[in-house]
Amino acid sequence: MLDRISEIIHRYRSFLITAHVRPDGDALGSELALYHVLRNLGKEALIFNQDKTPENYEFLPGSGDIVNELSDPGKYEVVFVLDCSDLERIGEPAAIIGEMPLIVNIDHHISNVGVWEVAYIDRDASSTGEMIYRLIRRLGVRITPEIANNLFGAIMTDTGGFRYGSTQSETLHTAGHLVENGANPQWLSENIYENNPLSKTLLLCKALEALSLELDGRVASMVVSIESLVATGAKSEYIEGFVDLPRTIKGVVVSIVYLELEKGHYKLSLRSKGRVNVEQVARRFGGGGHLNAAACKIRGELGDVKRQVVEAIRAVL
Ligand SMILES: [Mn+2]
Repeated sequence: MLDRISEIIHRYRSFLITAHVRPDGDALGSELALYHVLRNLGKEALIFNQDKTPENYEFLPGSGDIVNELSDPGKYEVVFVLDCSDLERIGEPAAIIGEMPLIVNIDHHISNVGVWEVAYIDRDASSTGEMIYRLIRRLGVRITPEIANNLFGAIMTDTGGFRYGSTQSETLHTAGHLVENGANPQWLSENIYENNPLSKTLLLCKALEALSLELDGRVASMVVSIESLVATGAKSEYIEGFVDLPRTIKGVVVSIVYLELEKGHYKLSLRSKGRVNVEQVARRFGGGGHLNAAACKIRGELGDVKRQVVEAIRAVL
């Protein structure tokens, strides 16, 4: 599949690159690395995301070129859909992008069932960034510091700083090679993790007030209400990383953040330790993700939603 995608890159001239709604470090770093590769090959390329780049990723090289309005999709011969298990993950523009002549998917989600024209899917890969790295190696193009930093950022964030089970020997070799080519781990982690607005920490305090434990302390959850978002002035994107906190408690194997989207509608982020499969839990509610990291949305009254989720977790423990 890497040969086929390399061939597509060489044959065509203009490329659109996109990824999922609420883009994270892996989506953005992968898009930007591919963008730089295509531009360095003399191709025309544009990154389009439905949602704005979160502030803590705005420093990534090339980030200022990302657009959130798609004016002329007909201009592009090929579209790369990155870090998405299905087309709907792009958001509303999925309908327009679905009409484009050639769609190439590169992704690592377990829930990806591979209904694509051209798809490079590796459910065991740590990140889409690691897969883009393999593509770049196959293309044989130079890894510039811009590319190296974007890919390192993608891999670092999707592996929780090289800690999750998806971190393989290959992941670390890749990271090492990226550093040799100009990636700066300290610069990346300070900008991504240690550059938060104060309101994020204030929001975290409020979310932790609602910390609760279930199933004999094996499940820990916290709630981010609209009220606490308003009270602290924080944006809902600031909850990235919150879910890692309850998981640090001894004995906890599943941690959850319930983000209130509107009254009676919650977005859940789930994380687990070891072989506990939270993707299966998220899938029961129409979501998806990975073995140790998944997400879904549920409608209902909070107490009710929590009871349903705890039951679904009990079934996978
Ligand atoms: Mn990813």
